[in-house]
Amino acid sequence: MTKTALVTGATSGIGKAIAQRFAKEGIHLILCGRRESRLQELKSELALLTKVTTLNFDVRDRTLVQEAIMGLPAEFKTIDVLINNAGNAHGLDPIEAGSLDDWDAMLDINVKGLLYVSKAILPGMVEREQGHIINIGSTAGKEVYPKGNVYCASKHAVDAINKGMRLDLNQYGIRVGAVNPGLVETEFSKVRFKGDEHRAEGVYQGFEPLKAVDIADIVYFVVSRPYHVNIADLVVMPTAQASSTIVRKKGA
Ligand code: NDP
Ligand code: 8X3
Repeated sequence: MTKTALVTGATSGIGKAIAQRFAKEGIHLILCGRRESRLQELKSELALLTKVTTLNFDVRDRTLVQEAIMGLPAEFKTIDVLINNAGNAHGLDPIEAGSLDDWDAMLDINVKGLLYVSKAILPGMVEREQGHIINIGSTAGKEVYPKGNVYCASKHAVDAINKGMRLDLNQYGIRVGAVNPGLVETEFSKVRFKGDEHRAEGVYQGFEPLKAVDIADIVYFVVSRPYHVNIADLVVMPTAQASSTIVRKKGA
């Protein structure tokens, strides 16, 4: 049976790579993000491989999230797989110097946004007693690193929500799991450092980071297991990384 997947944060990085991987497998796609031109560009690319539609919303806007998902065309209304991926870090500051706007952004997007999207999609999964939710967490949801404070808190919240969803949705036969990457080279650090490309590039220098496609391959593996198999919680790091703070860098 052909599946339909909704991917948040499909305009860049991990979400885009997941969409591209799923398209190769013929999974129908609902691509979500705020940058409309990128959504349309990706739609044109992937429509050659599978059925694609797009939804443009900011995950922080609960009304827009609900309206967008409720307004999906009939052929995309049955969502089998939800990839809760949209999110970013904003800033890297010691707690006493953190920006309130950065804190709001991380908690509103990474935590509340994930909840708003899930809330809109869950009723259909509950009714059908079928569905698969994959939450993109992070190693930052498993440990806390210096200056990571609120970003780590947001990803610890994703870890807790992942566990809570699995407990509560067990009675409906819905699969819930998290994929928690370490350092992946995407636009993540560019966003964290507010467009400072030089600083962002520095994060991934001296070692081989994960690529978005590495995570996409894993996510496809997770969704393509037989239905009785649920990969509940998976952590993946570059070989050079042992923890959030221990990374084997050349010349270091
Ligand atoms: P990118 O910056 O490349 O992608 C982030 C995506 O999230 C974009 O598509 C962006 O789309 C979307 N997004 C951000 N804010 C919003 C918003 N308010 N509303 C809707 N969509 C939004 O980063 P990554 O691909 O690396 O990040 C994806 C996920 O992976 C995040 O949850 C991140 O925390 C997690 N992660 C990343 C790691 C890394 O090292 N890169 C490691 C571990 C986890 P748009 O701007 O168009 O809305
Ligand atoms: C992204 C990984 O270590 O930059 O979640 O926080 S890290």
